[in-house]
Amino acid sequence: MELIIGPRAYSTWSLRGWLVMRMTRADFAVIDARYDTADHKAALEALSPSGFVPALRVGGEVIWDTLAIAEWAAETYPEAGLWPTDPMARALARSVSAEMHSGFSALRTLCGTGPDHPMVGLARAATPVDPALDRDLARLVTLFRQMRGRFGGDGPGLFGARSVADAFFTPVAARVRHFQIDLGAHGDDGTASAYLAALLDHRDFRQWEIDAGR
Ligand SMILES: N[C@@H](CCC(=O)N[C@@H](CS)C(=O)NCC(=O)O)C(=O)O
Repeated sequence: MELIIGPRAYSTWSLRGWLVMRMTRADFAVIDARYDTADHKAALEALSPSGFVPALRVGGEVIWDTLAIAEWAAETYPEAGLWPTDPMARALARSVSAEMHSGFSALRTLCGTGPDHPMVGLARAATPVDPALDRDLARLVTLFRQMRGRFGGDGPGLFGARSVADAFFTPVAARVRHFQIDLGAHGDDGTASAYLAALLDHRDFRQWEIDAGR
């Protein structure tokens, strides 16, 4: 089984897919792909049908798109508990993961990652100022406070035990850190900041940073 990923310093979706696969505890190899060259698309399309990473090679097939990889992993490794066991918590974990997958466009655009704006290491950048970004950040704070308050319990994850949702929000934690965003200015009472700090402190993210060479 092989997971095809982009540059670890700034491929946010690769990080999500990799974290999900780590949660399964299955053995998998990593294939490093690039998307920062003039002619990278043809090479990516040879590895991933959509021309995007991550993609997972398994059993002679390729599964692409992080959500699909996460669902495949959850079905294939049920013992890993990738989604919460409680049905409503599970539905909401899927809601927030899907919202991350398709939303938060201001955060993605204004706090985008790239060679100058890595997810890893000590580089920091000025906080962008924009009303649309303010809306995204307020939404994130609300979501983190609600889900941690309802389902966090004793666990560090958004739904207590670590789940796909935590993998999906780890790149957000890295963006908040890199762009020095003060979530207190967006309604945080400390819950959201503590949650994001825990994501960056997780051993898998730390390993990702080491593998990224930072
Ligand atoms: N919806 C896709 C998004 C994947 C995506 O945008 N990946 C970026 C890297 S983070 C990529 O492959 N970019 C290649 C390119 O821009 O050509 C997913 O969830 O996996």
